[in-house]
Amino acid sequence: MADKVPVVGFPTVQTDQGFERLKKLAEKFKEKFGCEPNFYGRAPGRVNLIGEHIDYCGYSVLPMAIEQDVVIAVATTESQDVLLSNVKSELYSDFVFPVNNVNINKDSPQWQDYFQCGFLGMTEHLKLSSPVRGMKCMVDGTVPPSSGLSSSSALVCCAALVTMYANGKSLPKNELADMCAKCERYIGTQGGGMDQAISFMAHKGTAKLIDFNPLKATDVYLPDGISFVISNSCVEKNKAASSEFNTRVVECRIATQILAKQKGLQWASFQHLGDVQKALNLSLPQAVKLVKEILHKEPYTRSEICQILDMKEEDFVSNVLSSRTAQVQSFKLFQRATHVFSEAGRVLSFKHICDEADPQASQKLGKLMNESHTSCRDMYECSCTDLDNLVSVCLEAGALGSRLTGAGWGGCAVSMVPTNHVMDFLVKVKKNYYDKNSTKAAMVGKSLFATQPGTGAQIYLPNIAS
Ligand code: ADP
Ligand code: NG1
Repeated sequence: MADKVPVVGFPTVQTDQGFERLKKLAEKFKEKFGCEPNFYGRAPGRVNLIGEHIDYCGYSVLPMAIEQDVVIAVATTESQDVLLSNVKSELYSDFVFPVNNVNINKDSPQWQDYFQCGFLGMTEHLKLSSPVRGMKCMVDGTVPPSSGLSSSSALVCCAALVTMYANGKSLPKNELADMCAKCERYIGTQGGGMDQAISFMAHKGTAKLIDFNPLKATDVYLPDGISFVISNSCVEKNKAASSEFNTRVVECRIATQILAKQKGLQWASFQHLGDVQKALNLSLPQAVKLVKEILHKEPYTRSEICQILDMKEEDFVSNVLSSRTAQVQSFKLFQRATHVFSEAGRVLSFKHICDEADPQASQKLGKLMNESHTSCRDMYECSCTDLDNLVSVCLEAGALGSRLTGAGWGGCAVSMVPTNHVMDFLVKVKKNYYDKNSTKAAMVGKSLFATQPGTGAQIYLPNIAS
């Protein structure tokens, strides 16, 4: 039977973690809309343990869901509008849109645009013939925004989920994840499918290896005696408001096509480095070697790429470049492709070490995480000074491995720490990173915390007991 998003009762026990939060959200909802919500959707953020910037190249990644999430309280209505309100109204203003006239602002995306991505994706996917239900929605998110923990995907997934439930439908989790990966791209960022996959397919207590095409999530049991600690550099990076993310996606696509062409493949149909590796039947180390043989370290210019691919510059701009990258002039193909193939190999090694229950597992996993960070920093250039400094502080504080997580250019580091050393680790990181700067010191409470693999998306009904 297809695995569906669980519909569960409202937490009723006072000690239940979610109880106070949902109660407050229900009160806010009533204050704003003058009625009770019918149901609540929840979708979590995630921390990626290893496998950065490779999901959109077709490679497996290894995230786990976190406790921080987006919850939306909903009342369905007979009107043809969606009324959006946010618990953090000082940051996110109220917004109304008609169900049949969604307008996503790609040029300067605001919070409602992410909601509309999920809403539009779902209504298109369901091809709803009867009128789409109107909704009153109150949104409450606890994932720190623009920090690499997927606040945007939690919002997109939750919006799609409540739209589905409001219209009386129920889809399998993998279909929801695939659909949300596609519709989040309406915002203009050409991401992979990791965040949406783990948000729907996570299970409490285990990290997951996520494979794409077809989408599959496999449990990964982490060794005993280690904990994962997230620390936020407090440098925000909004992907949709900048060009770096899409530039990396384009660099990988160009590297794909040049490698394919030089190896005599029908290069124009190749979009992902993973597909070239498969078509050439290479191991990942062989693919890294191929990059050394074919690509040069100096950045490629547009004219050189057009010459290699025998393409006019206007075709290059319209067919290869994408929204937000039309102005990019130089492309580091050697560095990006080397990162992707080597990082894909590190994900497989990480999973293998966990499966083997190796007595040296935690040291080996830590080493892989450190290598991943070095590659992200030097080859993919998706770190920043504060984040590199934070990673060094975490290693000095006793982490066995530490690396940036998520898109990077700011945001969070994830560190693997012996469980019996976590308290000492937290004290040291607070002292040596956060306390050095008054702005960061003020944010330490929500920026530095140990985390456990959390559960995936859920629907809560207020009128049944949990
Ligand atoms: P991330 O790496 O966390 O996914 P992005 O920069 O891609 O970050 O997206 C962050 C954006 O998502 C925010 O600028 C905001 O528009 C939206 N967002 C995140 N959390 C919330 C929230 N709780 N309420 C409303 N919008 C949110
Ligand atoms: P975050 O950290 O949520 O910005 C982004 C992409 C992922 C993946 C990572 C890098 C989206 C929605 N998410 O994540 O698919 O490519 O960067 O590993 O674009």
